[in-house]
Amino acid sequence: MNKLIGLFVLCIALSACYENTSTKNVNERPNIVFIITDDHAYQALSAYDDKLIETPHIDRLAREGMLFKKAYVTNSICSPSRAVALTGKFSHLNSVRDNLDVFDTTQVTFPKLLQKEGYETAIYGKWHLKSRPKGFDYWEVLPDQGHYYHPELLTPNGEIKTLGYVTDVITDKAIFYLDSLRDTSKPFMLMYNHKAPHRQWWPSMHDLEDFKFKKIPVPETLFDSYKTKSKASVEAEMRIADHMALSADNKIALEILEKLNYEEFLDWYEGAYKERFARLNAEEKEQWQKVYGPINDDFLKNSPKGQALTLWKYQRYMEDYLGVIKSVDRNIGRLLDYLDANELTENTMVVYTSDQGFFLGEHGWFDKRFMYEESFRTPLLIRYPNKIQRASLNDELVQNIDFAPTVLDVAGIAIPEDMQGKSLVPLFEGDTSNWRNALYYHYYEYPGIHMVKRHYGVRTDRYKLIHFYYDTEAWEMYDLKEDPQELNNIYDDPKYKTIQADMHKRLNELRLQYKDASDSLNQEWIDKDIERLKSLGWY
Ligand code: SGN
Ligand code: CA
Repeated sequence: MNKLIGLFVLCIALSACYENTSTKNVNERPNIVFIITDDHAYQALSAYDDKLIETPHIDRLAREGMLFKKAYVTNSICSPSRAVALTGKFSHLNSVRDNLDVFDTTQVTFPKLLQKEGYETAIYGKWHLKSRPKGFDYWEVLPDQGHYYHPELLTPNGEIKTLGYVTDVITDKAIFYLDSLRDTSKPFMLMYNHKAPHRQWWPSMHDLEDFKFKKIPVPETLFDSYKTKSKASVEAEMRIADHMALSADNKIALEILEKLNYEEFLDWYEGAYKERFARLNAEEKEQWQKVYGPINDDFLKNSPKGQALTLWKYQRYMEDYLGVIKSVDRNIGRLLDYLDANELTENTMVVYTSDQGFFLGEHGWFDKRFMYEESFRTPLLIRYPNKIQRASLNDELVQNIDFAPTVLDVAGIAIPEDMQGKSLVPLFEGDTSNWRNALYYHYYEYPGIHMVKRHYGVRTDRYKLIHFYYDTEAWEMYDLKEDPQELNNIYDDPKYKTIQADMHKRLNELRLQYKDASDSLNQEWIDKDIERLKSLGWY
């Protein structure tokens, strides 16, 4: 009799259990929070490297999830990267090769597919794709690059003005969506995209004093002379020494620059600083001057020149860049706390990435665009307690074409065959079989700001081959194991003859695989290039 009762109780328990899991599968499809910051270098994220800054809140995602050591983009610039993330396709197939292209919103994107399959979708913050967002139930996005202080936002009902600092504003919007707008009967996908830490690096009032006058370590290659590199490096206009504006970027008053005869810098972004300063309210202006006044005084007193000036500019650049990251970190913390407090942590995949990496003085540069590691690589941290063990590390070659397939896979939605990336889900569980062994890259925005020549290339675990083309013809190859800083171009070095041939073969294979034949110019692109030259006043 006791046995019978026991069996009965067990049956009831099992059926309850079964019912629970099956309802869970239907009602509790995972939520997704997808965070893309703008120009956040992995060198300035302490889960990767803590020599410049501590980012304890973003690091939580690494502690509680997976850190991807080799995450890369396909085209290191903003709009193209965002188009790749949405479509899972390379630039030559997704309508956005550079920041001037308009995103074709008739394309299939992962938010549209999620929406079709019953997800609620929302985007707050940076969009930068020119056309209006499609595939989102809720959206409020920055027009173009947007502003750091009191930013305007585009909404389905027109432009609105907000009060506050951009990273706080975007977070307030995202949390308000989660708390008050969302339909709790549906799983959600929230894209929460920051403007920060994009140029011209205006920190929030909370972080103005952080890093100021603190000695920031200088990269070994700040004075790189590009000895073995092609002229693409020499001719790029993104050197801290020559192309970073003492006025707009380093925030030195034009009057001081005039007084000290820093004439070469006066035509650079003249007025940009004043325009941004004019956006602050009276109290902010006062606080700002308290911090930047002494910096200006110091500059006036010491008026550095030559290498000392480059070192000074590097220091100033980092003070502001790292200050801006502080606000990103704090706000990511707020969002993660919200998820905790509302029991959303367990069933939400949180992705943290940037639209690309950034040079923090390496090779003397700021900005990105090149296929060299600092700009080609990007941070990628994913927390998803259902599938990813805490503190996992991944060493495979992953790329932003993988984002769309990954989100769809996690949501249990079929991945369209023409998406070119691969779902990262097997990697979450440690299955690295059948993973790719090479990455393809293609950058197009030339001629254009910073003048980085068009190039494409391949990177394997150890080697990288790059072809610069258009108004130049040059190859570079690097052995990343022997030369992680990419200082020694080994193209045509007889020692690497076989490897070079193999890299060429890999490159051709990838160009075929990804259907890219676009270094041979077609008329449509030539016409667009002429338009671009005209818009720059160069034609
Ligand atoms: C602006 C910046 C450039 C930057 C591009 C693209 N100049 O033009 O330095 O490369 O954006 O950046 S600024 O003085 O106006 O800030 S991207 O991240 O959007 O691709
Ligand atoms: Ca960017």
